[in-house]
Amino acid sequence: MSIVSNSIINADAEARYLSPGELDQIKSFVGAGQRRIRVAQVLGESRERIVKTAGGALFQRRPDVISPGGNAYGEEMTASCLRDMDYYLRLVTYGIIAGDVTPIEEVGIIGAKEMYRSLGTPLDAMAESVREMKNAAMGLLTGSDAEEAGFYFDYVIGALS
Ligand SMILES: CCC1=C(C)/C(=C/C2=NC(=C\c3[nH]c(/C=C4\NC(=O)[C@H](C)[C@H]4CC)c(C)c3CCC(=O)O)/C(CCC(=O)O)=C2C)NC1=O
Repeated sequence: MSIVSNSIINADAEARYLSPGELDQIKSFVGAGQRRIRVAQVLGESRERIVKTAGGALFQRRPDVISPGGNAYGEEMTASCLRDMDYYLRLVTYGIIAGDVTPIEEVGIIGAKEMYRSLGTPLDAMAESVREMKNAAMGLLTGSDAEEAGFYFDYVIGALS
C-alpha cells in the first residue's frame, strides 16, 4: 500500500486529519514521484533486454537448470523461466511506483516459495535470476535511480531466498 492510502486509513481510523508528520512523509513521497516514474519507465522499456541478459547470465552460472533433468530444461520450460523473470521485473516496477513492497508481496511473494517447491524449481536459482536482473538494470540507471530500483530487487531476492 502506498504511503498516501496508508496514512489516510490510519488517520480515518482515528477520525482525525492527517498529522504534520504524515503530511511531511507524503510530501517527500510526492516530491520523488517523477524520479520513481522515470525509473519504472526505463525498466519497463528495457524489459526484453534485462530479461535476456539476466537469463543468459543465470544459465551460464547455473547450467544445471537448463540441462536434462533441470527445471527449466527444454524450450517450453526455459520460456516459462524467462516469463517468471519478466513477472518479477514487472512487480519491481510496481513497487517502485507505489514506493512500497506490498504490491510485490501480495502478487509475487506470498505463497511463492511453496509454489516453487511444489514445481521443483530451485529457489536459489530463482533468487539468482532476480540478482542478475538487478545487475542488468544497474547498467541502465545511475545514482539515486539505481538505489531506488536496487531496493526493490533486493527485497525480491531476500524474499525468495
Ligand atoms: C505474477 C505472479 C506469478 C508468478 C511468480 C508465477 C510463477 C509460476 N511459475 C510457474 C512455472 C515455472 N517457473 C519456472 C521457472 C524457473 N525454473 C528454473 O529452473 C529457473 C530457476 C526459473 C527461471 C528463473 C519454470 C521452468 C516453470 C515451469 C515448470 C513446469 O511446468 O514444470 C508456474 C506454474 C504454472 C505455469 O507454468 O504458468 C507459476 C504459477 N505465476 C504468476 O502468476
